[in-house]
Amino acid sequence: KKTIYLKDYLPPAWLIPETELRVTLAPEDTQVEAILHCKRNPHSKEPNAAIVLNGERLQLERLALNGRDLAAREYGYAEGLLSIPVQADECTIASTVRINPAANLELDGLYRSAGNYCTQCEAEGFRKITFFPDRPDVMSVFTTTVIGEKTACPVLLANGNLREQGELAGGLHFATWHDPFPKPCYLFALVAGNLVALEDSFTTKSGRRVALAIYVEPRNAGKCGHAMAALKTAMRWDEERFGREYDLDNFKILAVDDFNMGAMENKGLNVFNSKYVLALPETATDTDFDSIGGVIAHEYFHNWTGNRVTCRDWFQLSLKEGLTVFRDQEFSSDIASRPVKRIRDVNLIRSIQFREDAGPMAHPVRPASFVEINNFYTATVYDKGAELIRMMHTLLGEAGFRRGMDLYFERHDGQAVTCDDFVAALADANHHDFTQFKRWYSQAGTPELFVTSRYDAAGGRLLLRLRQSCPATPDMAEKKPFVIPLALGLLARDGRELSFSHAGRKNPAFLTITQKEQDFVLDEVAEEPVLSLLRNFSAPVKLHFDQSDEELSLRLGYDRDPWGRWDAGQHLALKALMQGIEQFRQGHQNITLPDTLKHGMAALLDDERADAAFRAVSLVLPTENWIGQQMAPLDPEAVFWVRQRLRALLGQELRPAFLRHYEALGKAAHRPYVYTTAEAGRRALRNMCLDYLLCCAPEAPADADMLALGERQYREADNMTDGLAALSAVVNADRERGDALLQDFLAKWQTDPLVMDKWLSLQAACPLPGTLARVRALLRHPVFDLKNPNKVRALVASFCALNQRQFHARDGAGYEFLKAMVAKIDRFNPQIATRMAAPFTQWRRYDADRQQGMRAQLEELLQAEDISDDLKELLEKSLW
Ligand code: B3K
Ligand code: ZN
Repeated sequence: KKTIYLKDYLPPAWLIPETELRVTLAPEDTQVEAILHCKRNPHSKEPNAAIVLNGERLQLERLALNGRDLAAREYGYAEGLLSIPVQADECTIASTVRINPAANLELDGLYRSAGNYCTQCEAEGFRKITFFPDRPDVMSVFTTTVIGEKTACPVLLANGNLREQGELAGGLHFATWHDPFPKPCYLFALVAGNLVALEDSFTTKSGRRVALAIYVEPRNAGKCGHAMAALKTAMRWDEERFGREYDLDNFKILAVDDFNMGAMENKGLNVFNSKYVLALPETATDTDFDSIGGVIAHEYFHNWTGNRVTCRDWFQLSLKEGLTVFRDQEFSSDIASRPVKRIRDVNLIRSIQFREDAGPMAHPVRPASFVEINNFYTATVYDKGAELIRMMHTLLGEAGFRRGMDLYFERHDGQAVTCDDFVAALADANHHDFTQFKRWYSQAGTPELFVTSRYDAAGGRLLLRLRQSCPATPDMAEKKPFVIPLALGLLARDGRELSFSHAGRKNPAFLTITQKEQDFVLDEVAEEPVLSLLRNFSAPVKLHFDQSDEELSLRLGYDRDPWGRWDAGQHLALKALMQGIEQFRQGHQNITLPDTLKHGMAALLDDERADAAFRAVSLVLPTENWIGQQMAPLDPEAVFWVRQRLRALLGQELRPAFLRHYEALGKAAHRPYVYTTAEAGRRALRNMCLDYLLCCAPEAPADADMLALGERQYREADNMTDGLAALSAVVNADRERGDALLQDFLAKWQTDPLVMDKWLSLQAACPLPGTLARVRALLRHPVFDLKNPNKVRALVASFCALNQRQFHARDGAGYEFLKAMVAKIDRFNPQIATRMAAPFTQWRRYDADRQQGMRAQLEELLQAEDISDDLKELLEKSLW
């Protein structure tokens, strides 16, 4: 496969205003008849071009032009492209192909899951269903007739509104669906099988009634209530916050167990990984409930940002993904805790996206080239993309941003557009110049911001000196300065917020940095302040600003920006961690807990002004990923060891406080379980206390009383959140006692695949010695299934990405394991194999031995015959 470049974009030569499909389902031999009504594109640059259709893994039976069958010499077919020379400006192409859904294990195109049929077409799966110009700028009105056996497939669904249904001979029946909205074929969906639905309805703000339905396998009926409630909340929210109303007569969701990612926003017929739909208090944790709400909302919001206005080409993926992530983040923030949501999102940016930006797969939010588009559904395109939208929101303010969004929809409804079009709408609606800002879309890498400050007491002024730089990435050596909104506040030494002015404005929320080096003067600063910089993470940058432990403690206690409190705590902990790591590497194991960190954490735990959820997330020490990024070379054993040691010390030295809160929060519990923001927060804080209480230093035995406490919580829990938290704490603390609970858990839940994912994941992430042998044994356990992506993620990714200590073990056994898994999975599911291989891309960050170990695996994988294009791109870029 060749590299494709954004600069080579050409508009399509032909358009397909209308498409009729007739799909006759059979597990191994499905027939797809397509009629494409074609028209030359008046904007095409190639006036006499042939019609070119994509098609892969299709067995062509018949091809006809304007009703006349074509002989083989009348068209060309090579490398997945079917080309038909046509003289006229309009024509009709009919094709009949056969495909084999049962053999489709890459889960792309039409495939089977638990005996039901479903499709996944983004990005390029439609070409595995029928011949079609498989590119998002070809938008068509689809009419789809689905034909299946009445007994095996009582339910037959496709996008849009139901037009007709009826019986056919031979035990078959059919349903014809019509979607009036022109859409790219990546939004096509077809679903059929033995399914039951939870039904409901929603009345839009203009009074239209929309039928809602969530389809699941019969055994999962009764687990869709939370998803349905979340859907209705999301539909209302989009009307209120963005003025966006739903547009079809129905909105359908299907949940399947076999799915490559989270979910898919097919027009009016979303297909979901069952992980993001099914939930009962006994089977799903509060975190699951949160993510179901977030993903349901995300896919629903795509109806406007992605479907009504779609992408011109796949380089523009962030046009829909960055924007829709921003929208789902805002939704979650509005319905639950805004600060906690922000903290979680920033953790993801720092742990995952920053690391991606610093590695061999680094790419801008709008990539300039790719080999396999599926490799670009990344934290950069999604989450950094959302940060770009957030910065524009900051620069314009809520009202200005909304004006810009309104103009965007007004201008581009029904079109396939670019990120430039989006930014232009925001700019034009506000007379704002985003020219320089747009560098964020084309320059990869994480900008670094260096700040120094000086207080001039006599003048009551604070001088800020800022310098920005951005490391080279494989695609670009030199970066031009970014526009960086730097939100800030000043604290007095007693924690009060201090006022100031800048350029005649009182207390501006942020300064706008545009240059490589830039000075700012803040006036009317009454006393020497403690600075709170980058409030609410106003830009996705690494901030370098020295603050003493005392200053950080003050911010941890009093910063008016909750994100700033969290960030100060992280910074304080990071200083302690880095000192400890330094000592550990010099051979000292007796690492102690700095008083500032201990007191800061203790005060936070006791701070009744802050809500429980905020205290819970803020008590978590920086992630291993984020700590690792502060080190070169990265020593994963030192990172794990010191982090674990500091957690254990916090647990011991603050034991009375943790116990006191643990008891009190237990008494305050609402019984039975209810999922509300307040109750989930209470559980999170209580489980955080338990986690600290059970945490023991590496190689040290767990405290017997605390183990008993964990076991008791496990036994008494009436919900998965508390049960799993206890299980996990015991499993990580003691093999034997953990195993006993794991057995019990297995016996109870072995028939529930989603719960079994948790069971696998928890064992794979256990940092105790012997985990790899355990993981290998679990590969043969009856609940494991290599063909099922959720299972692979639960076992393989939990071990290789979450359990850094064991994965990077000195003997290289972890590397050997991952290579074998990737090689095996790549033979049938390249997308999942390539995702699993991600930890290897970081090889250059480690010491010489580990580098050598990982590199050897990358090379071996690359030498294997017949590896997928997906994996090849990752390997070649990593080794380059
Ligand atoms: N748009 C899909 C992702 C498709 C991934 C294709 N490899 C889900 C989402 O972002 O909403
Ligand atoms: Zn999305």
